[in-house]
Amino acid sequence: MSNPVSLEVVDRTALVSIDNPPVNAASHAVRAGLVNTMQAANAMTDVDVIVLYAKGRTFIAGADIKEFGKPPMDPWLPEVCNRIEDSATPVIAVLHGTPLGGGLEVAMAAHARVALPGTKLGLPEVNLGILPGAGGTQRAPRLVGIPSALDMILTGRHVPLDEAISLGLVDHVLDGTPREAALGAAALWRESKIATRKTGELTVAPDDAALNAARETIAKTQPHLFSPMKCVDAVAASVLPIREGLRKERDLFNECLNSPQRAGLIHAFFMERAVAKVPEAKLAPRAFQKIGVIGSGLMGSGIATACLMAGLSVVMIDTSPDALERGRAAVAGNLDKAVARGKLSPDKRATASSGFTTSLDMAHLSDADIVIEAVFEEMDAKKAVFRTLDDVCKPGAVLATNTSYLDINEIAISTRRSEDVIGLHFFSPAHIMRLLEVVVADATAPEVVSTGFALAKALRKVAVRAGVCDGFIGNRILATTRKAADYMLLDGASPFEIDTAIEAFGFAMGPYRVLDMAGLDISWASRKRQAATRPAKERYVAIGDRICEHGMLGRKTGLGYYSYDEEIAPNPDALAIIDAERASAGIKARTFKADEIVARYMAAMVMEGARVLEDGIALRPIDVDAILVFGYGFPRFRGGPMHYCDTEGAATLVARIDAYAKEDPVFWRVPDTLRKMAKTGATFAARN
Ligand code: T1G
Repeated sequence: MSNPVSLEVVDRTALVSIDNPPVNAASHAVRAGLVNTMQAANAMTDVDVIVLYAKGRTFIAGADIKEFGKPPMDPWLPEVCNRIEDSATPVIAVLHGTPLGGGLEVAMAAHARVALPGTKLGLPEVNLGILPGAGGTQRAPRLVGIPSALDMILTGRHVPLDEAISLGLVDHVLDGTPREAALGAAALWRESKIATRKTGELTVAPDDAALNAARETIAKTQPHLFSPMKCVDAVAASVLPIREGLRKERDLFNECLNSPQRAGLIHAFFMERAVAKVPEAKLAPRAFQKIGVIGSGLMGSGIATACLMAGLSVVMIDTSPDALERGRAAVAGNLDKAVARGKLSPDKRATASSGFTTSLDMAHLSDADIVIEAVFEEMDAKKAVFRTLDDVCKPGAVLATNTSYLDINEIAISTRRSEDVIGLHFFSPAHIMRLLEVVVADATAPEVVSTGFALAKALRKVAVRAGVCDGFIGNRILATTRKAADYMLLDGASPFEIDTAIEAFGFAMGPYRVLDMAGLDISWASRKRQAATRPAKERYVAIGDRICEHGMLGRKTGLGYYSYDEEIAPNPDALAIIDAERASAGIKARTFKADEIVARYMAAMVMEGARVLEDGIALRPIDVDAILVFGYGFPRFRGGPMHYCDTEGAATLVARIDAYAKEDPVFWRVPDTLRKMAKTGATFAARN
């Protein structure tokens, strides 16, 4: 175990530096190194101040998340922090980059904090299903008060330096390298320009109002999450003497550590980063600055907005002046809202406008680096666009389609440069939804894939690599999951019961609310399109068709599975249609409890997810998880359907599917991989 912590004495200053790339996570070696150097420095008679700083891009960015779930190794971070606080020799922490979680806790245990410009501080543990477990819930209230501590701990946001200073979290700002600032801090301390104090000795003004307000907000906005309430309980203990508060914090931390949500959220943390590591990622992407967008409808204007917000220049094309004008207005509106939400600075807003042009003439795409087609979902229309792109675009331009299910291989061969054709499947609203499905066609060149991922990074999207099939990864799994829901509908469950159960499981919205929001005609069209390839013996539920035939297309018509008057309520006409369909199918409705609804819904999702992996449409289980979490409202705290299968156990899922197959062997079939995993106890995690 190399020692990432070193001690150097310069003019009576003990410089303790941490060097554990990439983000100086407080791994076991770092913790042990800090304890040893603190001990050594305190024993030195020629040292009167200790200054902690880190090398590389950031001060400690938290505990080493990779160590979670493994047997804990002494010394633990809370103990490291207590040793720093108890140090007889004053300790100053010099911060740069993103001191987060355990890193900020180490800093708060120090007797003063100095930061370099640009530093952002935070306690984001709640995003990992835990709480600041190394004194953060006790020392933050002592430094910034209960309301601000609650805000930092419950939002997990990165607090900019100027705010951290006004909160009293940072005492001084110094320029230079972290080491130079460390020596500078020691000098200021000697000139009594930096006061040192033990945070633990500070007291906290009680504030039950803030604590109760936080509890109410959590109950309303995060009813599913386990750790936020525990965070409040821990902060509430900060009014106690520090050692008592720390004991309370530790108990609450362990409760969070043992909650399955911790595993789900940490899986999501690493999944979000790992999905970008695709085989093609090691290739240099093609350069891009000018993006062409074809189609100025909802998707086109959203994609244009996302590119402009990333500082790229955009030319948007459409066939009609009215459509183009509507598209321009939509982009302007999106940018204004982004400024209002603090997602875009007014300066960048101005740059975006100057980098945005529109045209009726595709010839204006001749110098575009990447062109993204977002015209309506009709193969001939798309092929016509790509034939024109083939004529007008420069050699090496990346030609992308935003189709959400059409065969990209077929689109590609309508050009003479199918190696430059790729699918870039955005999700609506395209400037807000974080997911980008990068669909790789048979002829797509590897550096074109790499360029797709580079564009996603520039747009701050989570890009997931997918192969070509009907619906790629996301819509293919959604189609199977919806069939399972429709079967429950026909057999006796109501749309409301299914939505309520799936939302209680953690989805942002149940399947029938989503259908109503998207428009029932969209899914009707895809059922019609899939009719030709549907297995003859597969059960078909025509409820959705009947509702559409009555002109009820969801929210946009005020009626769908729900009615959208003053208040949203189950639509009695839809319920009547459901009863009629049951009667004509000779089905006597039965009761579905919420557990069974969730079990069937998730079994279908895992079943199709496993098939998508078997077919190589998704490379790894995390690709399936990321698609569902970032694009389909799957609850992040459950990590994704393949992680869910690992949590439940493949044997459990196989047993459920086998049970359902007794009533419907055509739809319910256990994929080979899943059956093998059930036998061997293997997990999807092992395949990531
Ligand atoms: N532990 C282990 N690995 C980490 C890590 C961490 N804390 N943070 C980042 N990495 C890895 C990451 O997986 C990636 O690896 C590489 O570093 C670069 O990260 C007791 C218990 C710091 C803002 O939640 O928010 O402290 O993919 O791609 O976009 O209270 O990483 O290259 O192999 O994200 O520049 C609390 C988590 C922990 C911060 C940098 N801390 N990290 O963002 O780079 S819990 C956090 C981040 C805790 C205590 C508790 C970001 C970042 P790879 P990156 P980035």
